[in-house]
Amino acid sequence: MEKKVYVTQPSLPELTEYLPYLQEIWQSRWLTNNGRFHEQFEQELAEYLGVKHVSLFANGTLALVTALQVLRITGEVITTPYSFVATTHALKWNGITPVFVDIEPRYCNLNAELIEAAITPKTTAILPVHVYGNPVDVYKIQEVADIYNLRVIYDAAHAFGVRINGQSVCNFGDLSVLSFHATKTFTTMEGGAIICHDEKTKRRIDFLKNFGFANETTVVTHGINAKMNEMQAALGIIQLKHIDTIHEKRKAIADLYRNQLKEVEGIHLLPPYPHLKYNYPYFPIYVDEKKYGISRDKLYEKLKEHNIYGRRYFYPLISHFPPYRGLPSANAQYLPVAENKTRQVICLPIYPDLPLQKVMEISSLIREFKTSAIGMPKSKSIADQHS
Ligand code: T4K
Repeated sequence: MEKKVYVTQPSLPELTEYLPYLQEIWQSRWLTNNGRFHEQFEQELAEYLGVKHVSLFANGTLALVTALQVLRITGEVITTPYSFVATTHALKWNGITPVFVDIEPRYCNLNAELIEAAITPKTTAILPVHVYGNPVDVYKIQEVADIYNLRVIYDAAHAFGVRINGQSVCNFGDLSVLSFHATKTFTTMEGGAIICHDEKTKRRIDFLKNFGFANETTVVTHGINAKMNEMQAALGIIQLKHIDTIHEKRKAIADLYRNQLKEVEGIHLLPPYPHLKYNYPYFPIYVDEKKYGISRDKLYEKLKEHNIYGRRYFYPLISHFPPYRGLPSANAQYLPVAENKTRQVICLPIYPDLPLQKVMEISSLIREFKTSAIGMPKSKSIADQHS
């Protein structure tokens, strides 16, 4: 049977490249808690990203939970329902009420124009997501945040290495959070980071991720254990050497999909984002059932029959899940764009080792399904006429 093709597959260096680092970890017996590789990776990552300070984490979710603690966020936070559930869970873990605001239809990011109307006296911050690595409107969001004195924490889990007008997307807002999960373009197996802009904040983040220890005998805050270990950090150092090639290969796949699918009626693609250094983390397509002829779910299942395992990121909306659906802002009538997009989306497989031939095959299947979908009702109606 043909091999299954999943939505993603981690990019890893040759094992021989990792072995010397593992040998050093084994010899030194230094496994975690600010080891030598941790320190090196933090510095090299800050340089690569073009940001002032990086604080490494065990994963992106713990980084998000901690980021909210760093800024002492309370009350209500405005966020998007169209994301991975970790975005909103991080608020819940801090006892904060999420307030969902609809997305814009172009890139499926939080609609910055709608934020103002959702602000109440309890609002303290905005938690937008750069969905699929396409930056949310950072300029408008900062404008609103400045007027209402709100903090801004970006969930930049998808946006590793993304630059807008030459500037790291992580330089906007108060803090940005990255994920280095196995499914991300840049991976340390599990991992994440908070990006901040000053030394004092960096120190607070580092206390918070290490039980609140300031030194051997002083605990300054109620910290958690969210540290990245040496094996993750060593992998990160190696991955940095390959990340530009990884992004280039992803680009070739995205370009080919775009070229192959751009004229399929009823299949919508996100437009290329202007002035962006992009990382191509996902390749979402949106299925307009009326024009395409079959539903998103039908296409999803038909692709699976051919061993193509796309994913419906992000379906269901976070606002549909039991912990959130009772919130007033979760009401579908306030989220029409998100409700529509979540019913249409499929993310197609994209990862550096995906052969371009496979991309051609997947695209052909999508075109063929449409042709047969158009054929079906037509022949039925002819048959009906003659019966
Ligand atoms: N904010 C946003 C906006 C996020 O998207 C995420 C994570 C976070 C925050 C939280 O960051 P972390 O705490 O995760 O660092 C996946 C990931 O688990 C999750 O990290 C990611 N977003 C989310 C969008 O996708 P699943 O449940 O879809 O993953 P899973 O295990 O089904 O994997 C998808 C496919 O990837 C598999 O079908 C095969 C392939 N795969 C997966 C893994 C884990 C591999 O080939 N190798 C692997 O090791 O959530």
